[in-house]
Amino acid sequence: MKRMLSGIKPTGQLHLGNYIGALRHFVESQDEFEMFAFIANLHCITVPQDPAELQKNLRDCVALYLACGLDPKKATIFLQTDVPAHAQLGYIMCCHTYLGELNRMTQFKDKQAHGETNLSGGLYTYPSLMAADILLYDADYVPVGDDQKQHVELTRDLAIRMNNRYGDLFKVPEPLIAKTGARIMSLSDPSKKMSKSDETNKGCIYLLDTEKQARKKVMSAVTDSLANVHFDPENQPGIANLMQIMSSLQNDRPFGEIEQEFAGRGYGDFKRAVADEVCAKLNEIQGRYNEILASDVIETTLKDGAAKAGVIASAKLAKVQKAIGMEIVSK
Ligand code: ATP
Ligand code: LTN
Repeated sequence: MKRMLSGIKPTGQLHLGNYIGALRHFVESQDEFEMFAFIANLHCITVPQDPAELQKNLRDCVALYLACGLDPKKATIFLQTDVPAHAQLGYIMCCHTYLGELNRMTQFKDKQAHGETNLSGGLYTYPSLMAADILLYDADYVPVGDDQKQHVELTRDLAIRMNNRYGDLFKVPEPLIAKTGARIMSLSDPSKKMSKSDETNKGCIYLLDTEKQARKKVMSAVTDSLANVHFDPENQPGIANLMQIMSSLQNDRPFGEIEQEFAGRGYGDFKRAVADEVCAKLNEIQGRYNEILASDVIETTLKDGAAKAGVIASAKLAKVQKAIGMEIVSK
């Protein structure tokens, strides 16, 4: 069975972009692949966090993994810091990453370009830690949204570099980026991706938004004056984005079918249909989320997940340390 691994960094509440771009693919893949899904809490602290809020977001993230349909009997679900090999291999990977490579990473560059000050060293080097996350498990595939492709490509380069230098250590992973929904855009500004760091809070639908909040955001989504439901991301980015959302929530329904259904109808009708679809999905997720929070399933899931992941990760770490020549007594 091929192995698949991915993580989410809950620096805030999870949103519809996370669900469509990443989480739903974890769920779809858990029968076909050996799935590892973790909560990247080391990555969270690369930007300042309020401790109480971070803890809540981490718990919510596990609960939402489960509520979206990840099954702990099929997938290994764990918290990154419960498997210390991530930080350990992360440091080793960092020592094998060139500054030039880190300088090219767009996420860091964008933050710098926006004039953000006091950026941390952890944020700069986090692609090396992400490489460790993936390589520890010899993952074949890494399902991510579009914004993470560059990091998985760096991971491949690092794996090849280390394999050439020390012998066959790592499997070279492949990013899996879906054709539809890999970049859901902000509803209030369809030139930006839907993001937790949306300051206005109008363009981002959180998975825990109330029905009223979510509906309002969809109904006030920025569109255009062409009055034609047509998939044209360049000239009608707002409508194309709503079509991506609808298509993804309807099992990747073809855009042509959506165009046909709404031909000659106004944007109001179309938006109402998108809002219905979004609210139905949120209701389904939130129903399960509340049940999960009332049980002890989060604790048992993380305990079992860390035990399973830990065995694989520490064996890989030991192999790497030995190959590099860092060990005196073999583990
Ligand atoms: P954000 O920008 O919202 O803070 P992020 O991409 O920095 O999110 P994560 O929450 O860890 O951080 O992302 C988890 C997964 O969700 C990743 O695979 C990421 O590519 C995907 N993702 C994030 N935003 C979107 C989006 N707007 N559309 C599609 N996929 C997304
Ligand atoms: N960097 C990712 C989260 C992440 C991840 C990973 C994704 C951390 N480690 C390993 C896939 C595989 C993000 O910011 N979205």
